[in-house]
Amino acid sequence: EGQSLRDLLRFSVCYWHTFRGNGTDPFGAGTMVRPWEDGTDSVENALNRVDVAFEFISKLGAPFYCFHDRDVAPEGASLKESNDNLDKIAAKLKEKQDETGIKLLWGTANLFSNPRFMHGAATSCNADVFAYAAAQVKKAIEVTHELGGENYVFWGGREGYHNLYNTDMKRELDHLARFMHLAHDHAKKIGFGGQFLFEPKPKEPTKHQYDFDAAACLNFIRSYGLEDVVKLNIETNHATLAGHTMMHELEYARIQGYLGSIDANTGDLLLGWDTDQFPTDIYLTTRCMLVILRQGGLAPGGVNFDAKVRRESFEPIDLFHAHIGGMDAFARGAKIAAAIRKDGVLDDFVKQRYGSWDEGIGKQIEDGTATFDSLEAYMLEKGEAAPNASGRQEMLENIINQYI
Ligand code: GLO
Ligand code: NI
Ligand code: NI
Ligand code: NI
Repeated sequence: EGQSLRDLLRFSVCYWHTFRGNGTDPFGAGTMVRPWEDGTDSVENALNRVDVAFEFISKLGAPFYCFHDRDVAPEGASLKESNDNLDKIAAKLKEKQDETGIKLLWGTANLFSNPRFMHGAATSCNADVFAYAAAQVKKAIEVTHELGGENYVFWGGREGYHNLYNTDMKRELDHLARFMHLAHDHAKKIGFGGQFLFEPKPKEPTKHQYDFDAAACLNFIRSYGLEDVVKLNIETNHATLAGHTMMHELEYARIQGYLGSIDANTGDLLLGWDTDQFPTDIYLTTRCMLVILRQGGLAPGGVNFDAKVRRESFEPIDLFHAHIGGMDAFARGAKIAAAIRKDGVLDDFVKQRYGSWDEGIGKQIEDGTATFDSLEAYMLEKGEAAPNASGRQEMLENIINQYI
């Protein structure tokens, strides 16, 4: 549709899974061989890791990357020390960006790993924790700005609750909104023009996440006057955990003007948590691309692989294969979706199905010329509303099969 695959897809490699992941799970320690780690969480090791990361992303040919503050730089003994560590790594990231042309799709802050965030960050019951989170996000936005980041992501982490008997829900939501307005004010103050994105996710890690799905996030955004401040970063596995499909979440966000970016991965029907698998299913990627093409792409957002190789993978080469598989799946999906759109197959289905709105009473309703009186008069005369034929329906898979 007049865009190159590269401009349309804007692939991004995530720092946390790709360069920090070691295969740990709740039942066991890391299993992966990572030759770039020296076993310490030192600044020196973090600096070496930057070289490895940029070599990997360059070889892959991905135009973007993204990170959390604590993936790229070790947390220090105090906020000041953490900030200093981050500055040292950011200087190196900047150097490497300039050298390779790789750009920052988005930055973010890790507000969930450290035990201080056990009750949340902006929604913590402890005001000091709110202050700490604010200071951390301030720094993360500043670093993202220095690195020319095109977006800044807020995944809720532990912004939610487990038990309503000891939780003041109204107050926590108010605090979260206060936090977002403060973040926005600071971004304006320093001239950061990147797009803010909420990343909805249900159930994990808290039982009741305030950012459960796109609809919950949109309600929050509109309740608290954040309409011009934040859009959405939709993740496949989060959509399915919420009981939706990725296509539903994307379309829901898109029709209201809030589709900002995506975290591309896939879940597992048999596993009830965020497994972050690389997307390889071209039926899935085609469905995603059908929606993404409807809005002409995602820029300034992109397609970030928030995905990891399985803990049974041992070799760094698996990281290449996994990303290449994901990129190919999206490229194929984009081509198939573009071909379906060009032929107008789905448009024809919709047109047939909604034919009754093109003239007569349907047109009057849509025009706004109908009233309850006129609708009643029409129906009294007609007597019955027989359901019209639902028009052509076909499994999307069958249609996709014709384009593979
Ligand atoms: C967790 C999320 C997480 C976010 C990341 C960036 O399930 O997907 O990985 O994408 O923290 O905000
Ligand atoms: Ni994510
Ligand atoms: Ni996730
Ligand atoms: Ni994930």
